[in-house]
Amino acid sequence: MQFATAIDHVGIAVDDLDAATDRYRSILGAEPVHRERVDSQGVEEVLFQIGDSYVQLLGALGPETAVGRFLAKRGEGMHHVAYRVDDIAATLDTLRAAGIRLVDETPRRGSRGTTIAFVHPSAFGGVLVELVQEG
Ligand code: CMX
Ligand code: CO
Repeated sequence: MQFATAIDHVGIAVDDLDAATDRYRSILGAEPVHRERVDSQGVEEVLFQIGDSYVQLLGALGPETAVGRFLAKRGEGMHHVAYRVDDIAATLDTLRAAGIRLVDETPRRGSRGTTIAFVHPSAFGGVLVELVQEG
């Protein structure tokens, strides 16, 4: 079974979500397709669509959140790569069986009604990985 069907999105941590949205709007020449506050993840996100994938701008809801800590330590930049998978529970089982360190043992609710789970950066060359299943 292939690991994933596409790159769903690239997550980018930003200090000022409105300012970053304006910058991306002008550079990409397109309006964002979605904006949502996801309290369970401590973020507000803005999505720009590129082909069948997205750029996800992430503003932190506070300093004691994953993105807030990242911004304090590293500053703005790429935060994670999200892979689109058909069966997130099966993918988590496969990774767990391979001894790969998971952040989320079970899937959670993401934005746009998706189901998501995070995998620790140690397994992916220092890049935090998110799995996304539509619906
Ligand atoms: N990418 C790569 N490495 C990262 C990282 C990231 N995004 N965030 C933290 N790290 C590294 C730190 O640099 C640090 O490394 P060192 O120990 O070498 O210094 C280590 O992880 C621990 O750092 P920390 O500040 O203690 O990090 P946290 O307590 O925030 O834990 C992580 C890190 C990945 C487990 C946590 O950020 C997490 O649970 N992330 C998943 C949820 C999430 O990121 N939600 C926001 C996005 C929501 C969305 O996309 O929908
Ligand atoms: Co994401």
